[in-house]
Amino acid sequence: MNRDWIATAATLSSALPYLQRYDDAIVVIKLGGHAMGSDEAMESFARDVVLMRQVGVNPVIVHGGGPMINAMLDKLGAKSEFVNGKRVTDQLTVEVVEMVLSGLVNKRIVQAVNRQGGKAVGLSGKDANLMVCDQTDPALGFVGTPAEMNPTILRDLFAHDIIPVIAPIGAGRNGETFNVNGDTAAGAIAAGLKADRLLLLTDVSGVKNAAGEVLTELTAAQIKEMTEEGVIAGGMIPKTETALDAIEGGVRAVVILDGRAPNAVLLELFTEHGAGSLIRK
Ligand code: X2W
Repeated sequence: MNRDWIATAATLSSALPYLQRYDDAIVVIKLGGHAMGSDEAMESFARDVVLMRQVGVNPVIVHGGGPMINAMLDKLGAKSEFVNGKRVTDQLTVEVVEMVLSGLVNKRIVQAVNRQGGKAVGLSGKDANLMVCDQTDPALGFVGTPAEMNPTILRDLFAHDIIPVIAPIGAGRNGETFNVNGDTAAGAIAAGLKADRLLLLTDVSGVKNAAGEVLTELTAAQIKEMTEEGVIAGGMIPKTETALDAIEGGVRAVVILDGRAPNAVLLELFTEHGAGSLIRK
């Protein structure tokens, strides 16, 4: 018999304890704009998510799309700047952000999942008032901080075998539209659902120690210590802050991993090896 088939059967067999562990689990996956890459990478990601659903997991995709927003703002000749990782968002910018995220990016992911045989439905924080936001800081304009989560709609979708795909747009209490950082939105949605896992797919392999080695398991206390020491710095800070907030909000564990690695999500959930850095209380 072909050795590859034997290996495939062995792999499936060894996945049983993990399949049992994650049966009916809620797993929120943040797919950042930088992790979206090629159509092939999107297809492979979508396939993994459909497989998760097929084996009894309730996956929720929360996406970003920063690079796609930049490209559209460029085409319109509009300038954009970031303060502490958040885009200063005026009226024109928030309109572009909503069009790009809820329109182009959201539907690209929905279609990719559906092409793999899943049933994906796209939403934003406005749908069923899923994510109601307050203004983060008047200096940032229409940037929102999640203030009230209404995740019942997501549970209704799970019950119908539907995979929710969520754009990080928030509903304002006075009819405003808010631009929410994708990681922040994913953390708030995961906390609202008391998810079993929040997977933050990025373009780095995980949280590194001072020697540059990826740490496979960390506690919230270690993260705080490493941040004070300056070992965790730069672009990793918003990710680890999201992780700490999510854990504080009732998420069981958060994993920061490289979304560009083939089958990253399956490797993390269904093998002994795991992937990236797992953070828990
Ligand atoms: C982000 C939303 C998109 C995002 C932005 O405008 O770029 C804020 O900065 P990534 O691909 O996950 O970075 N919002 C407030 O977070 O995209």
